[in-house]
Amino acid sequence: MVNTIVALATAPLKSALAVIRLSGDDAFNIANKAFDKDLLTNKSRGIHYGFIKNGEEIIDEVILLTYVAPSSFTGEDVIEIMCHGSMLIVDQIIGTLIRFGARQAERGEFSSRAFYNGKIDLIQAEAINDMIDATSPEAQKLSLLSLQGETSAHIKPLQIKIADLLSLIEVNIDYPEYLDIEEATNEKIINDVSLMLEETNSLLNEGRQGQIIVEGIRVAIVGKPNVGKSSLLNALIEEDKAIVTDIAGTTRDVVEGRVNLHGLTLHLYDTAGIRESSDQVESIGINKARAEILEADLVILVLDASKPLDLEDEQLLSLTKDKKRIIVYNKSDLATKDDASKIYISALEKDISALEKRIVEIFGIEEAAYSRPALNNTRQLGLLEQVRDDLINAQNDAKNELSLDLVAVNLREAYDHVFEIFGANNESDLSEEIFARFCLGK
Ligand SMILES: Nc1nc2c(ncn2[C@@H]2O[C@H](COP(=O)(O)OP(=O)(O)OP(=O)(O)O)[C@@H](O)[C@H]2O)c(=O)[nH]1
Ligand SMILES: [Mg+2]
Repeated sequence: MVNTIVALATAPLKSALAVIRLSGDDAFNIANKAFDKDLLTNKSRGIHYGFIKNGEEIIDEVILLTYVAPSSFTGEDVIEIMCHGSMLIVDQIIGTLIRFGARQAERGEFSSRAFYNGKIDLIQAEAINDMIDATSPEAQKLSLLSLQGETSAHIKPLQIKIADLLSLIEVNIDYPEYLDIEEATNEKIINDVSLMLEETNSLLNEGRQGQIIVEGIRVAIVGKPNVGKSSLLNALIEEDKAIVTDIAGTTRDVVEGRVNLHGLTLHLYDTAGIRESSDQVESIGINKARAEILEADLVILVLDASKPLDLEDEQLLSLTKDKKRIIVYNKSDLATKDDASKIYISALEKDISALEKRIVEIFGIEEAAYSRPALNNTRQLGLLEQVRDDLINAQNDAKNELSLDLVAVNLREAYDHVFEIFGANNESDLSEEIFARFCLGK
């Protein structure tokens, strides 16, 4: 089976340079066949200048970076070829390397090799994607912390504390005759687990904030026709993107925009004005608007401050009442702003700061969250919630004075769930942990 993989590492676009990556046992052999200088005699980490040939003919003038296993991103022998950024050249080089024994890499295969070879854990692997997808400098910064292993280091102490208590309990179960070992009393278990729960809850809270920073929030702009939803989208993104007219029912399809508000990425969805309509096209748009309400993390319900609320507004107030929402009174330039509890804006005059302030308030991201490593995706946080539940179960068992075996089962679950956050999906082996802590070899 061919195990040396090749792929373009940079974007498939015309550019000054492109990087082609080769990884696997045969990387040096394959590159050597295509390169005009010898790479095999002194196989080492280095930079080489030369020419890539497809057999006889020169394809391009390149720089080769060579990495020897295990000191590379994937942990295997890796060669990176920096060539000129023409897709024609890239295709020819990749074609040549495949002819010489490599195969096209699958999506994410370089990262998955790095993971399986123990170069990175799953948190770091996920961070690579987050870095590439980051839509704000803040998101990029948090992803980088995860990539550097800071997030993993941040949750490691919790895992160690669980292992400590579990080891103590297991030793109490297995070696009750040893008097020099601390007794795992219910009181100790309850106290220790309380501290772990505190830590877990704060990791969850930090993580939820991190997730908002990394992924941004989905915001639906809804309201009846003509209240100024599209004008608001345009004001928020400072661009004339959505069509604005004084004809009710202008917007049909969902119009998307994105803006970074003090480090918070808003993915905005401007929708068709919701009303009873017999127009087929408009009705489809209205259904999409209803769907956006369901999907949104935040609904901005736009009302017209210059007119009294009508039945359509009331229906929308009721339709969105269970969502996290901000009700804004637009067209404040035509109205008296006489209610201090209301958020008045004028999308026309780009006077929307009261809304922007409220959005930031509602998501309550602490300043520290922008520079703090945190578990920050649904997979990681879902597992951390399971850890919390396992700990609660363990604590309840201790409170109910159940047997140590049962407490241990729940703690073991908690330990394994932390382990799974790092990407280990098989049963972890705790015996090493136990023997590392207690000198039982008597
Ligand atoms: N005076 C005033 N007019 C506004 C304001 N915001 C929007 N308008 C006007 O209201 C009309 C409708 O604006 P749109 O932004 O198209 O409203 P919409 O809610 O997207 O309308 P539909 O797409 O039809 O649902 C346009 O004539 C806008 O110029 C505002 O703050 N003040
Ligand atoms: Mg519109």
